[in-house]
Amino acid sequence: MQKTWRWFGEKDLVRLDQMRQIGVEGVVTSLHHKLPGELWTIEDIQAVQKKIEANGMTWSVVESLPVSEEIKQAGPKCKAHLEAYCQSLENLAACGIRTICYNFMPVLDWIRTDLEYTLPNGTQTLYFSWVEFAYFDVYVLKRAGARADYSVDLMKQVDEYASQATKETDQRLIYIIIIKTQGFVNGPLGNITGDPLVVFRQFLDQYASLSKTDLRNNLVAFLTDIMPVCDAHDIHMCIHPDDPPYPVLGLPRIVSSTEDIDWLLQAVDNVHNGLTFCAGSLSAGIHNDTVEMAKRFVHRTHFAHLRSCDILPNRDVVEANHTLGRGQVAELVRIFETQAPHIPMRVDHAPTLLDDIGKPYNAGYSLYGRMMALGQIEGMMAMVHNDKRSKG
Ligand code: DNO
Repeated sequence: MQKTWRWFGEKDLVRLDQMRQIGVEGVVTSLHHKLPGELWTIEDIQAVQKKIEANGMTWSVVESLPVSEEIKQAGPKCKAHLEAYCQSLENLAACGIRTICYNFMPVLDWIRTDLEYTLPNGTQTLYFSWVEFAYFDVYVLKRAGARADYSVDLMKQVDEYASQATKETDQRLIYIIIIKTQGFVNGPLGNITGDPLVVFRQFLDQYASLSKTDLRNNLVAFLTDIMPVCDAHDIHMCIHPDDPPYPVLGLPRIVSSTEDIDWLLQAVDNVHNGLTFCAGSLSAGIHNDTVEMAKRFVHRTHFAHLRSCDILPNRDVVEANHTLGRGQVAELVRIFETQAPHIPMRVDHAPTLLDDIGKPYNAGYSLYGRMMALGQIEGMMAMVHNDKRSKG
């Protein structure tokens, strides 16, 4: 697989020349100043591409070309946004960039409740706590009917948590769930002004009457519309699975399981409608077996995110070292390196360690942790090659 690395542009604390030194071949990035729905011109694209190429690498994957909420909801501006999306795809292809990662998660692109969860060895990792998340939903967001979405047992713990909570607890969760995690991923909450809770509720309200079937239909309509452009230019669309792979805050989620992915790949049965195999997001679901899924979906996987999660007895999710956890990354490397060796892969979310602790990285994207994870993955890739050689 091609070794790639996510870069957030000039604001990123990790520089392109450093990435090259650690063996990165391809860059995964986006036009981070663009809003969902906006057109990407050839000039915009080339400006970034030139910087990458000047550092001896290629722009391998766009992550993300964001799908606007208008498209997800089939709203009034849907048609205009779709036209811009198709034109952006054509422009990217004209620059030689043909692997496009996107997601179809309403409102929230990914969710964590702790970005600095300290492990016994002193490193920090990302964490999703059901108690804190349900507390946010019921007590901070005060979403109508929220209580009914959680078990009685969980709500007992949430009520207990609430009895200890302070204003700071609420501010911290608002910051993590709405601001920090969403602030760098090109989603709808990237540039909000005003009270984040008010804005967030407005976004959620837009989905009040949208069912899982509606969202599925809107995804099929989106893919059906863009497939002619993808076919004409050999563009591979790679949907990112839901992270975590469960319905949240009353919002439908439609890329969470084998059944969902089977449905999606069959609904638009075209090789250009493919998957970002995010081992981390998938392994955060107790219903998912990443190895079985990789075997099943390898031929429609055009991009891999390699990371791993553990699920604790209380169902909380903690991101694991790349050699450990439910993600089974070593097995995945064997499958992809053997059956899809041409695809780009990037290490995703790694522990924060050493002098990186306390630095203002985007959550999950520090240097040393990812560098260590990349080394681990390179080792796994080398083992697969050695096995192949020794089998002749
Ligand atoms: C988080 C990322 C996601 C991902 C998008 C792709 O770190 O894995 O934000 O980039 O969902 O559209």
